[in-house]
Amino acid sequence: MITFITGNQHKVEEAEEIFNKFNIELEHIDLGYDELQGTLEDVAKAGAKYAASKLEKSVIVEDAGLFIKALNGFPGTYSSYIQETLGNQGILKLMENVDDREAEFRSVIGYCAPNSEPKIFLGRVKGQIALEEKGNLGFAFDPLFYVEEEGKTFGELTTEEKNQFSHRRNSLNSFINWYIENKDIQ
Ligand code: ITT
Repeated sequence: MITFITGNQHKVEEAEEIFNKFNIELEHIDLGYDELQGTLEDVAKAGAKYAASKLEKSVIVEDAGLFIKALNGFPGTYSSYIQETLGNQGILKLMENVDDREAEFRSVIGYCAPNSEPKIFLGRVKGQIALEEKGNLGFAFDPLFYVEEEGKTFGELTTEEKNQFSHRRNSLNSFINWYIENKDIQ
């Protein structure tokens, strides 16, 4: 069993579906700690280390964000705050008359066992910032994130569909592959 520390129920739903495929049970705990400011990698490492020592068990945490090329990577590590303040309409305003709509979601999983150093696993997915919100599935920036190959935004994809290739799927896949290989020596 893996313990996932997060306050975001949407992340839990997506992660559960992915772990299920590997027959790994997922437990969810919301520790409600303050995240330090820094890169996704720094935040994931520090969060995993803190939670592992506090709970005295192995945990994963995730730090994620939307990086828009024309905005020099904004909102990036500020994604959660910007989603709550500017929201999707605010992002669309910033992107008015901007031709280059390239964007990327990134997810970094931090894993830590008690009394050891954390490890991190990165996942990414490329897309475009749509001209308007589309779909009401998923969460946060999903209705804005258009994926050309699908002809749809993340907001138009079910959890199962999004989980085929999302940033979270990619980071969790890389974590799970490592975990399966290494769990006996942890
Ligand atoms: P925890 O830290 O408790 O896990 P959180 O929602 O604060 O939950 P993050 O700090 O990782 O999560 O913030 C990332 C933000 O980026 C998140 O709140 C969303 O606004 C956005 N985001 C991340 N992944 C996303 C996804 O798959 N779809 C849409 N928006 C996403």
